[in-house]
Amino acid sequence: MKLYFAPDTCSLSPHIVLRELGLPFELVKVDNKTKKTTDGRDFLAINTKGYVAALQLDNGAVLTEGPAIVQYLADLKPEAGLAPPNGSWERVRLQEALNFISSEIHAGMGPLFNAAIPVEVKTIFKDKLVKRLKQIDAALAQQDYLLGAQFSVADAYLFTVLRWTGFFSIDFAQWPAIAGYMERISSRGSVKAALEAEALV
Ligand SMILES: N[C@@H](CCC(=O)N[C@@H](CS)C(=O)NCC(=O)O)C(=O)O
Repeated sequence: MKLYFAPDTCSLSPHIVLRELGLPFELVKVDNKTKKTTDGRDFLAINTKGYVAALQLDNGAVLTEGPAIVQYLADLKPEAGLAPPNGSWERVRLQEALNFISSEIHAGMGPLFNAAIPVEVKTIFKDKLVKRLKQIDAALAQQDYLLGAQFSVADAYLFTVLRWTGFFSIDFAQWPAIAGYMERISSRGSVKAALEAEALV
């Protein structure tokens, strides 16, 4: 398998999951500006959407969309327990969490990165994000991980997007449960290895 990634973007989530699972994979870096891979290929020919993450299977098929990729990976090694079994109530809870992260946090932060959006408009998006962070903090005050007592693919994704809040001067000191969660996830071997491989440490 090949994981097409760009450092410190949402592709860090499947990257962590690949390392958690101990699956063999190759990392291929993408320049999101030029849409070229570091080995000189046209990334748009691999993923017409032009964004990371993209997972290329050994049969050539390309899977995109982070929440789908991490679930596909977790199901390759169900015994690792990174996703509850398909068809179970707990799996639906995982999908609920992945969708929340994707639409409320990941997409919610998009406008904050956009230089063309005026500061007053950004404030509206930032306020909404802060509301969501408070909700996450309240949930994590009750349990160590997003789904309960065990790390899941939702935590790889949440950790990945929460890292970006630093770009917008959002300090987790005001949300101790999130601060503790970030430390807990950062201390995992898979996470350390993924950050190092992406040259983020
Ligand atoms: N819906 C996609 C969004 C992926 C996405 O936003 N990727 C960003 C990095 S976090 C990217 O590569 N942006 C470059 C671009 O859109 O040109 C997913 O959840 O996987």
